[in-house]
Amino acid sequence: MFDPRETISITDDGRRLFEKAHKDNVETVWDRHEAQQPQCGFCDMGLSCRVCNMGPCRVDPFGEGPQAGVCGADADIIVARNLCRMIAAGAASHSDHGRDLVEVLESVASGKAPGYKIRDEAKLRRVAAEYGVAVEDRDALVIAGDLAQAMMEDYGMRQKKITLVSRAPAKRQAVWEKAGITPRGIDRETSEMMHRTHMGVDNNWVTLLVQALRNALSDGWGGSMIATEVSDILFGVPSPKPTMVNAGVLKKDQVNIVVHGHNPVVSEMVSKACISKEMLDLAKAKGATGINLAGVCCTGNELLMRRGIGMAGNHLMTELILGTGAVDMMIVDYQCIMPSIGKVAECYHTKMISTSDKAQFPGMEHHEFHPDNAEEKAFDLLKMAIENFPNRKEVYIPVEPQEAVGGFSIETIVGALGGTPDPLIDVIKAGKIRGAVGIVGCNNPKIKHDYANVTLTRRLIENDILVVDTGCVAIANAKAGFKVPAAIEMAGPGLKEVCGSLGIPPVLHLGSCVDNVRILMLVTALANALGVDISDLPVAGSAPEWYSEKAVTIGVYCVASGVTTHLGPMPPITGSMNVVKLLTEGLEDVVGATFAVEPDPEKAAVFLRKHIEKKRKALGLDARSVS
Ligand code: BF8
Ligand code: SF4
Repeated sequence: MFDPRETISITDDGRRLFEKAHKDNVETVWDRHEAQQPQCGFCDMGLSCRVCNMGPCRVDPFGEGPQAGVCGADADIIVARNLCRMIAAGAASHSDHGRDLVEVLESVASGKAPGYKIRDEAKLRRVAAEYGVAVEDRDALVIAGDLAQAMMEDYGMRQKKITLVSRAPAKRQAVWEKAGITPRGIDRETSEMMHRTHMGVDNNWVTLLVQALRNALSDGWGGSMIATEVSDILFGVPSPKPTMVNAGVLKKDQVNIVVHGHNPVVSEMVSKACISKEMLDLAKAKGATGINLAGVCCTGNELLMRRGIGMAGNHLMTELILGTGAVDMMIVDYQCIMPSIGKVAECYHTKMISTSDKAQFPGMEHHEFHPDNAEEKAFDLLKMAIENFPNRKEVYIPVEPQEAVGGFSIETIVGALGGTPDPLIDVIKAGKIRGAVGIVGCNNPKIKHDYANVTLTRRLIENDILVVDTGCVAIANAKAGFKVPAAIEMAGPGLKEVCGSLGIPPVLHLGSCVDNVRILMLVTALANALGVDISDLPVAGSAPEWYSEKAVTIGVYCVASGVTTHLGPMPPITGSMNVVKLLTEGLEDVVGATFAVEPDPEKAAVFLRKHIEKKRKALGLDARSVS
């Protein structure tokens, strides 16, 4: 029997709002996942191809049916091509998000973006200097204009390598040079990946995958890194601040606005409008006691990191929170926004608004935001949301919110350590902290909501492994109570002592998915302080409940950067044991790291602990045996 309380989520708000959705006859992601069973076995193994119109084709995994597509592509080629196209799509998504921020930076520089400004001039000057832009005695806006131009060059084909690659440890850059995977241009690598996977171009599954590494690096050390750096320049470098999480952040007596998506450009303007006196007065005139801005997914993470706004939920909660009947408006930008949510909202009073010229959805009103009109638009939308407050019907907010602390940028972590990563190195050397794992990524209805994310985190901190997280995992772990200083009680003795003395939780919220680059910068700082490569460090990555193409790209740039990475769900590659072996074994010789796939978080925790102890031993540090 399908028992939702047992199967859909480990969270209280998830289970209760799922029941509410069913009571309201609302179809959810879990229902549609059920309806899709059994999902196509060929696709699941990566063995189907629809790259060209001689197909679609599929290769029989049992060796009885066809072993090649119409063009002659075999299982290895088809599996590799499919994976490469996932990676290209993921890189394109993050990097296009970065491009949008560069365009805002350029508009600010040329005075065409009222409402936006340079919030962190020191960071602007630091990043501009890395790009070779003159910073001495020059006005911030002039520097910003030059930096925007220099970043745009990184997107094209005029560079030998993209600029921020130079941030990586020298040993890592040498690895990339040797393997021929130093990314040259952000758009260039994605474009070349799409070219190579066209019918009749690259039909060597190895060289295809090598280009995929380069493509992913163009995201991690390019597009995503630009997205994070420019967001910090425009909206401020995050610093730790208290917040609240889960559906309980919605307030019965206030106008609730939820922002969803990834890019902070729109939501920052909305957050500004929410604190205006004019809007607060209007809300009061409509019978509300205030205006409450909350987030879901990564747009929410961006605002949580910089403004401390509450987080109503992660990916699998985005439909369910509408069932509270308390969301007066949901404003979306792009990525991970299920096309179903407009339809879900029809059952309630929620106004659904799309804002990006590149992302429209059924059942949403489209109000396009551009740098020149964003401030004005934010006020218009807020007025609409407030006007909608009296239209509420039944309101059901089933839980109390959970406290959390977010906003750990590398600048603040290193600052808290006294300006260098050395104190962190010292406690790792002393074995109080065994190592660190970045747990990142999504929810996926194939896995009980938040179960793998939270279980893995719990097991790692219990064993003195510091966890840093981003994306939907960061929200899962905040809901689970790992992000209050008192959470050190759940940590092992060494981690408890270190975090206790610093007054920080054992799980640090580093931001949204583009902010995985903060993890790259953290491991770079550690590697440089120890004089080793990233692949020598007692660190690892994990995406226990990943679903998106972006998550695949993140995993690939982590591995290519030397961070061995665990995946919960198996990617669609089992149709080619050659591809599986290259990713899980062969990459060790090329980049010093590999993937590991393990859906069970208990087993994954053992694997990651063993990995960390192995790296400690190789560094000459004390190593524990793990069983
Ligand atoms: O970029 S973690 S479900 S919201 S893809 Fe999406 Fe995955 Fe969430 Fe953020 Ni990232
Ligand atoms: Fe079939 Fe080859 Fe075309 Fe793919 S590229 S659809 S395998 S003919």
